[in-house]
Amino acid sequence: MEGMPYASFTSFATKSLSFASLSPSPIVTLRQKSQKNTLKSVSPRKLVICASSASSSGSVVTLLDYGAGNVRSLRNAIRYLGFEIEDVQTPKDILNAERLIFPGVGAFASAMDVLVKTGMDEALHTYIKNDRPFLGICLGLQLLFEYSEENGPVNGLGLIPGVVGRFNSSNGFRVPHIGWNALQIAKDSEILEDVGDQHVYFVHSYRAMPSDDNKEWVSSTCNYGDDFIASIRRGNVHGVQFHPEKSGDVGLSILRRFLQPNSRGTKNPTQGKASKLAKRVIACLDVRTNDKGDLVVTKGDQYDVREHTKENEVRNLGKPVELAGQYYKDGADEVSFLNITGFRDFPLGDLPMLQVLRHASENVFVPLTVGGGIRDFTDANGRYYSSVEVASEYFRSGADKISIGSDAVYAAEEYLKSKVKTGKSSLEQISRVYGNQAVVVSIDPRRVYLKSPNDVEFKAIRVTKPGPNGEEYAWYQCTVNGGREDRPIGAYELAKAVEELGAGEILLNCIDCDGQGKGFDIDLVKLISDAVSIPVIASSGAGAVEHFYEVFTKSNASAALAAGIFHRKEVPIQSVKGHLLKEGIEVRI
Ligand code: 1PR
Repeated sequence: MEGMPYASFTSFATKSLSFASLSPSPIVTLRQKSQKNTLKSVSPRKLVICASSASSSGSVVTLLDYGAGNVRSLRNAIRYLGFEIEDVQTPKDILNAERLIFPGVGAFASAMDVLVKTGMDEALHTYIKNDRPFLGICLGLQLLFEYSEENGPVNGLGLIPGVVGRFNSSNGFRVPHIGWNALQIAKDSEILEDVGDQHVYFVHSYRAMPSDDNKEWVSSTCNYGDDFIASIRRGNVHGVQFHPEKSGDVGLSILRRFLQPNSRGTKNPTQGKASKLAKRVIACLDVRTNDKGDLVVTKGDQYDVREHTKENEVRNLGKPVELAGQYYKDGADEVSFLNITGFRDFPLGDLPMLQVLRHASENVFVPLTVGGGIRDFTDANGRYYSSVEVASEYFRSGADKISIGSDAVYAAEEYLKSKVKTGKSSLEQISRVYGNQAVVVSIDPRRVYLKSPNDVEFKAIRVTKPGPNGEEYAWYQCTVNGGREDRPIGAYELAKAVEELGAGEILLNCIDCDGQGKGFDIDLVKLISDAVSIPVIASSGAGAVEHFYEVFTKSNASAALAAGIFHRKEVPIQSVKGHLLKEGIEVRI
């Protein structure tokens, strides 16, 4: 699974091609590929086409959205740059395109299957061989290679020599590779001219490697354990493994340069200092409806979000879309929305939250995560919605990642009890359909002090600061429903279980530290970030720039998230980054 999330081929409603009656495709093996003439004969009736309008001006770009994913962010970025989008509906549209963008999303095999079945593979071949302007993004780059090891081997388009393989996590590098990393430019490529030493955003588990056979294609590499291909360029044909549409200003200038050759960038290329994967600083918006019915950003003290006044109102710290836009401008590497009452409301009934996402994604060009209430659900009319449908709606509305809280706790408990992966939990299903890089598990643990680590069946650790009665140990008990209910599972056990069940990242909160401003719970963050090989986001307790430095130097956290200090404007994001840079920690600036 690669890049931005993709939806199953059974239901979606983009304005592009919709393969509404194609079921998720089987793997295209090397043998099957050779039978592509038979595979190609998909009945036109199976192709549900939603036409789009396009202007006849020169500012039109053709988008090959084969319907397998959320490309809302890319559409938003293209429109933001003042271009109109014409969607590919038939292979002929590829051949006639003046400028083609192929934002591959999802799994390699499924994508190839769709291309072969619709005859788009041959059109792409011809278009690229004729050196027509082309930009492949993420999987859209990988598909140009000979084959991929993802659920394979699976044949690709075979235009570039090389194989797409999985990152090796055994050398200590966390997989998926998520975050802002540096490019090493190998040869001139106009679209990368404004990148300089700035970071760009990657999210993937598979990559192609540079070799003598493909060196004439490689325009930049990136290092993550090994050097892998970050971009290719030959003539008018470009491909990038990272996501320009999620790479802030620098990403927008890459897109602009492709869309309008000879255009100028917005940033001075010498401004950055990127050399490796940066530590991420994330702004989090806890969102809920207040007593007047408005959706507001709120913030708790140890998860209590009500004012301690006679009115006992929900604390209101601002409007979600405005704040998200502000944090993007301030340099947040990601923005998270947590619908904190999602556990009791039905998220698909919560249209304001979906609207928030839709509006935020129009102007925020860094990754957006959304969580709250992701689970199977039966509404008041008895209609059943699967968790995948709930997640799909979030993705369609502009989320790049979804975050599961309570439901992941139940799934982990079940898995630890039965030792069987049923494949039925929301976590397993969503990560199977969208890729694990699109699924975050949010953990809400509470510290429970112990006299001895043997006092509990879960992992207990010696704590840095003893408990109120001099206890030297603690375990971290997981909770559900926003901390309202304790569960018989520890954060350590949960983290390991959800990694096995398909989580791509962990958002690690701590109820004791939430809103206290005294720093992250380093004992907890260290425990969990050492236990798993997926990225861990440290959350809860940030009160000063030094706390970010502390968590990055004393634990293996990949990112640190804060809410209160940003909402109350006590510590700007740029001050956090400035401090980290001064102390020698690489961040995106
Ligand atoms: O269980 O799948 O419906 O998801 C609910 C989600 O909502 C979970 O991710 C859960 O963490 C979150 N949530 C539920 N109740 C609350 C609450 O505050 N009452 N917020 C809540 C969690 C923690 C962080 C907070 C950090 C940083 N809030 O999101 O932003 O602690 O805060 P700080 O920097 O101010 O210390 P489900």
